[in-house]
Amino acid sequence: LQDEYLDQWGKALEQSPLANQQTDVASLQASIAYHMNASLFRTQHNLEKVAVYQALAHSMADKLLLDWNRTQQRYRKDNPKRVYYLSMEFLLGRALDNAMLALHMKTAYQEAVQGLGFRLEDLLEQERDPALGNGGLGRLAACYMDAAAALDLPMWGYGLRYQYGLFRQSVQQGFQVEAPDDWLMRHHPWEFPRDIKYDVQFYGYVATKMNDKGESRLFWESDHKIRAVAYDVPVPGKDGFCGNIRLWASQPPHHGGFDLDAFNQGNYDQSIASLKDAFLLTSVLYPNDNHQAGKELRLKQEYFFVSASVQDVVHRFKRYRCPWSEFPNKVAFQLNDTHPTLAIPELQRILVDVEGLAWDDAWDIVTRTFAFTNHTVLPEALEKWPIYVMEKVLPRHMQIIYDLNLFFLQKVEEKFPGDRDLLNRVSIIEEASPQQVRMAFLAVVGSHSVNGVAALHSELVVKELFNDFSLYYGKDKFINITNGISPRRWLYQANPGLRDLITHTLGSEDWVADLPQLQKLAPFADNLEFQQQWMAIKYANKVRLTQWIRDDCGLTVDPRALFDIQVKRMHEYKRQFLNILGVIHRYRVLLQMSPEARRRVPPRVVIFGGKAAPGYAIAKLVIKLINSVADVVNNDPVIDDHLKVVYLPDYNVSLAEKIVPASDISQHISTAGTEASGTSNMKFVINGGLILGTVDGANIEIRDEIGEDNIFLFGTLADQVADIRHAQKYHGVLLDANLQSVLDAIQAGVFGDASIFNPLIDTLTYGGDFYLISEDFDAYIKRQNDVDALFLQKAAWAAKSIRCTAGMGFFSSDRSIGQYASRIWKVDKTALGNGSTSTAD
Ligand code: B1N
Repeated sequence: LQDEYLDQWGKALEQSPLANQQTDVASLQASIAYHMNASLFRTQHNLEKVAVYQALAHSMADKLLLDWNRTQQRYRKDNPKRVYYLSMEFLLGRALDNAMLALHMKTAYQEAVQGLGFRLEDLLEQERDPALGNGGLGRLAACYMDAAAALDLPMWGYGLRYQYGLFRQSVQQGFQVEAPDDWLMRHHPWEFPRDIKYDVQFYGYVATKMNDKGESRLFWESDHKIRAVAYDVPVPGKDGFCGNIRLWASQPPHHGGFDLDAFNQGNYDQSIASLKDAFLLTSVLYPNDNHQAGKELRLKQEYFFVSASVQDVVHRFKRYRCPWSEFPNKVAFQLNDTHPTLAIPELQRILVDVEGLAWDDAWDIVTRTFAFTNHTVLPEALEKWPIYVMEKVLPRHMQIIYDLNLFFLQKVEEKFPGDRDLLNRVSIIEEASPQQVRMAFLAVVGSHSVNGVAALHSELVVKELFNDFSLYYGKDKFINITNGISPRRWLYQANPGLRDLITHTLGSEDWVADLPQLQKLAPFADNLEFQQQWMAIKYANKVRLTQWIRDDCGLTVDPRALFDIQVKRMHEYKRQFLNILGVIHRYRVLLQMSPEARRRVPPRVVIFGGKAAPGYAIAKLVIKLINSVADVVNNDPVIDDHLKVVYLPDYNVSLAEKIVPASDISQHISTAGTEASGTSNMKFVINGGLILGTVDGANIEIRDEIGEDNIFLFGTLADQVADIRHAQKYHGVLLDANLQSVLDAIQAGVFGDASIFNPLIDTLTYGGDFYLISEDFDAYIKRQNDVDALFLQKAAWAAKSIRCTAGMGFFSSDRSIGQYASRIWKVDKTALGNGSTSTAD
């Protein structure tokens, strides 16, 4: 378009209602009413809460769109180095409350909807959680996008727009029951569908062809194509910044995916047969956390996602007509675990086969562009793809992987001549049957930086997982960047009471963007009046949770009791089993006590929540055991209110926002060396919750920051685990005596049909107790007794709670993202310009 028309577009937009949004209450009401009619086609005679929520969300999204346009337009104009966070999962949680707070509009909207006859809190509850992730890894991606937006860092997320997110969980007869998460069935105003599309191909064959320059090149051809279409999700930042997550949905390709021959012959059934393949691809998120399912459809999802993203990034790069050698100065890709690792051979393929670069030049660009974050050392979670599958689905990528493996092994051989074992150990191809591609090794070889997510984990990554690689590359390639959480969602938004007390005490809200300022709370830790204010807020949060427990589970619990919480994905390594066995032990001890002695133990409410992967039988059995124990304990008149057990169904981000601020103590009790970091531990502590944990993951750094006295740690250390397992293997497991009586009680049928729990109990006995539950049982029980004792000393408890929050400054996702930016991506914050408001990209 000529400049004069561009200007005219700019002027027209300035005059449009979008650019002229007022934020007084009457104008907000007007925009809500407008959307009720114009976007939802409803009138005031047909108002349900959900519709009012949607109109309100539209009104808010208009404001975000303005910021989005301004921010993205500026990036487009300034062309800074950009970061692309590639992640199969973004566990975003609800958008409305977050957006209103980020844009400082919550109070105004509250008044606006009140004047229209609704309570804002009720409307917020109407929003469905987008659950495009499993657990910590997906939520971390969301916290990092939030931090990048707040810091005005030019980072985009790329991911998949699953039609169905993580399944919804209910509990029937104590068992987990899964239902599809049809989150898009309702109108969803928080995404902007774009007219941006790329075709992604699968299968086919590789042939030699001449390119435009008359050079002979390998070329991958297939008529099996699926189209990726973009949906942009705005990420509210601060001061008018707004970030972006681009999610790809799959669709049939150009001619609608019809088999045209069949179509022309009137054979309609056959003509549409291939359509469903296309829609199927992004239909559902695989519900596994820390476990590889190994399904071909998952491999196709991974490739679909990275191919569309890399094509989009290459397209954007080419717009500026820079030489290819500039690519690493303009683009940084961060791989969120190995799931997007195919982006490495995909970029190599595009540079060599399509753009005609020499192999070595292309590989130099690739390895200066990619960085890889490892999130787990659990062997069952490490992705490996059988070569026969990879060859079939992605024949050209398989060739590229063979080639770069060959060149890599040649270099290793040069450096360490004659070490055949070493070559076998570091080969990207595992010589097993069937042969497998080790995706983590491919990610290491194709990246310039590899990081773990907490200090201990990063140490294990270097010493165990990638030991040979660190000897070959040198230690500098392997670094640690400890995870962080968004203080905006996990304190400012989730805990308004505590937020206001902190702001009042520190004199301003500056602490949100500069979290180490929380340290200024420490001098108030022993101040009795402050303690009372502090604990009154905790109590109010517990009352709020109590109401949820009543509504969700029909159970009445006393908010004065000690709330002991373990919410996270159900997994053997996280040891919810240890927790419930401890509960049974407590129950038995309470039963044996005199009524007077019982009264001296603080009453407890033990709360569980978390989903088990649908195929994970043992994890599902733990859910059943928890519910069976709850049935007995909660209805035992002798126990009365001394102990209650709650299993909250369908744990998700919005439920976490209610649970986290209400904990007295939460449990993070993984077998040492198994939980890479954990992030909910950070969320609980920053909200003044104490934690009971093992010396694992980020618990260790939390201890270092808040002080040994303010955390209950126990159990085996990571470097002892191997020896104990070894001994157990040769001498059998000698069960702890208290644990043995707990198991006896289960087997005697105290909690119903004992036979169903046999497979669970077998994991401790015949199974060799791989997660060291028996080994840690006694230390765990003792630490729980310490918790009881401290809870009786109200002032001492309150002081620790305050010191917890005060010490958590380090764990802001802003700090993490700042470290990624300076140590890995080499990007700076860009200064806020005043770009025009036309649509970017
Ligand atoms: O990533 C989190 C960490 O805080 C947790 O400790 C860690 O367990 C979690 C395959 C995973 N690691 N690996 C996964 C998720 C889905 C999947 O399909 C693996 N999740 C983690 C953030 O660093």
